[in-house]
Amino acid sequence: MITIKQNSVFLAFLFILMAGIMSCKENVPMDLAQESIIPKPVSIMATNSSFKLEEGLSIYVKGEAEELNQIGQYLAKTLKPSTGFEIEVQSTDKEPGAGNIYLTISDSETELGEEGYELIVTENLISLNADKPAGLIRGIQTLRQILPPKIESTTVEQGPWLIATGTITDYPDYSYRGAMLDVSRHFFGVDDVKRYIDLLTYYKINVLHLHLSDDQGWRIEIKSWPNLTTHGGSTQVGGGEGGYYTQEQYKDIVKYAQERYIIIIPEIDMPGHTNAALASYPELNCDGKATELYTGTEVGFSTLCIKKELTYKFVDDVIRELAAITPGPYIHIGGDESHVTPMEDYIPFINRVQDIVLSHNKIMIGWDEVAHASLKQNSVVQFWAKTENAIKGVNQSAKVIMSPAVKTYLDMQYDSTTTFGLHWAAYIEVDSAYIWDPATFVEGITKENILGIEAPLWTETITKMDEIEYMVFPRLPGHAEVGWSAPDARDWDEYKIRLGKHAERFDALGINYYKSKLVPWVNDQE
Ligand code: NGO
Repeated sequence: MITIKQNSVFLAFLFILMAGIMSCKENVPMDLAQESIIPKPVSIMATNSSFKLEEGLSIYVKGEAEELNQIGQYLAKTLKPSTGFEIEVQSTDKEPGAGNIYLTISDSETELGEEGYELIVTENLISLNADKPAGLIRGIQTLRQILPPKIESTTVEQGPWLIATGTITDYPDYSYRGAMLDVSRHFFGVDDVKRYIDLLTYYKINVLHLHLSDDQGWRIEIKSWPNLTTHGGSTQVGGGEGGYYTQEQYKDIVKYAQERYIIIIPEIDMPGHTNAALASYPELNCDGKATELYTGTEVGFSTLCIKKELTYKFVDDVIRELAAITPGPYIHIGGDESHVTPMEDYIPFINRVQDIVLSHNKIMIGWDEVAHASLKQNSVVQFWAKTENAIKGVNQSAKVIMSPAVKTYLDMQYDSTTTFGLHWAAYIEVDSAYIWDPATFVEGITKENILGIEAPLWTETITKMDEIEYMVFPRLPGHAEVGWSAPDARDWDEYKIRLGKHAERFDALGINYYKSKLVPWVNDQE
C-alpha cells in the first residue's frame, strides 16, 4: 500500500521529471555513434543529446589569424544556402556563449598532427579544435556529415538542424590521399575542376593531380612556348574543340584548392604521350617535322627527341613556368608507356628531367616506369601497373603512391553493362574498390614505403561532368576511407550501410552516381 508520504515523494519525482523533459524539449536524444561519417573517424564518443543550429548563431575563431577567419568564412558559406542563415564570423579569445560554433588551433601540438581534429558537440556549443588549419577544414566536413543531409541543398530548407552530441577525435592513416583528373583526353573547364575539388573536399581527399598534357591535348599555357596551347590544345579525343587553362586560370584553381587545403600536382607526361607538343613545334621532333594532331585513343606511339639539346631547354622552360605557379612541393613528369623510346634513351632522359625538376625546387613524381632510372632522394614512384617497377623504386628508397589500376582506376567500368569507361585492367565494383589494403597489396611494399593512395580518372571515354560523377561516385568515398581510416577499422559490410546513407547527401549535392546493387541505398528504402 502506498502511503500519503510516499505518494507526495512520487509526485515530486514526477514533477521534476516533467520539468526536466520540458526544459530540454529542444535537446532531442540522438546518438552520434550512429551517424554515417565517411571516411570513418578514429573515435566517436556519444553523449546522447543534441545541439540545434539556429538563426543568429555566430562562428567564433580563436585569435586574430586571417587564415582562421577564412576557414570560418568557408564554414559560414557552406551552411548558408540550405539554412538561409547569415552567419557572422568573429574573432575571440575566450569560449563563446551557447548556440555558437567555436574554431580553435591548439597552443601546443598534439597527436592530431597536420590534418587531425577534435570535434566536441555539447547541447550548448560546437567546438572544433585542430593543431593545424587543415585539420579544421577536415573537421568541418565531419560536421557537415553529421548535420541532416539537406544541409547540402542549394536552396533554403526547413530545419530543425539538429546535431548529435559527443566527441569525435580523428586523424588520417596516410598523409597523401589523392585523386587524378585527366583533362587532356577530354578538356574540363575551371568550373568543372572546382566542382571536382569540392567533391574531393567532402571526403577529406588532400591532393588533386591534374594530367595536363598527353597525345591528344596540351592544357596549360606555357608563355615561352605558346603554340603548345594555341595549336596543341585545340582538339581532344573524338575531334572536339579541346581547350586549355591560362596561367591565371590555373592559379585560380590552385587557390581554390588551397582554401580547402588540397594541393594541386601538375603532370606533364614525357617522353611518351607527347604528340600534342610534337604537333605544335616541328623542332621538337628528331626529323624536324611536326606531327599531326591526334584525336584517337591509342597509347605509346609518341616520344620527345631524346638526343636533341633543345628538348631539355623545352622541358626546363615548361617545368620552370609550372613550378612558379604551383605552390605544392611536387611536379609529376609522367614517364609511362614510352614504348617507342628505347630504354637506353629513356633512362638518361628521366635522370636529366629529374635534375631539372630538382633545380626548380620541386620533388619529382613519375609513373612506376621511372624506377628504371636512378632516383634521387625524395623522388616518388606512382605504382599503377607493374609491381616489379614499384619494387625497383622501393629498392632505391623512393616512396610509393599506390594507384593499382585494378583497384583505384576510376575509368574502369563497374561491370560489363557500364556505358562509359574501359575495362583493360578489371571491372571494378564498389566493393572491390574498397576491399584492399595498400600496405599489403604488393609483396615487398610495406606501410613505411608508402606515401599514400591516389585514384586516377582517365577520360578517353568521359566527356562531361555528369559522366565524371558517374564513374567517381560511389567509388571515391571508398578510396577516401582506404586512405584515411586504418585497415582494422574498415569492414565492407559495415561500410556499405554508411555509404548507402550517403545517397541522400549525393542527391542534395546533385551528384550523378552509379546505384550499385551491392549497396543498400537509403533513398530506395523510403
Ligand atoms: C594507363 C595509361 C593512360 C591511359 C589509362 C587508361 C597510365 C599510367 N597510362 O595508365 O594513358 O589513359 O591507362 O586506363
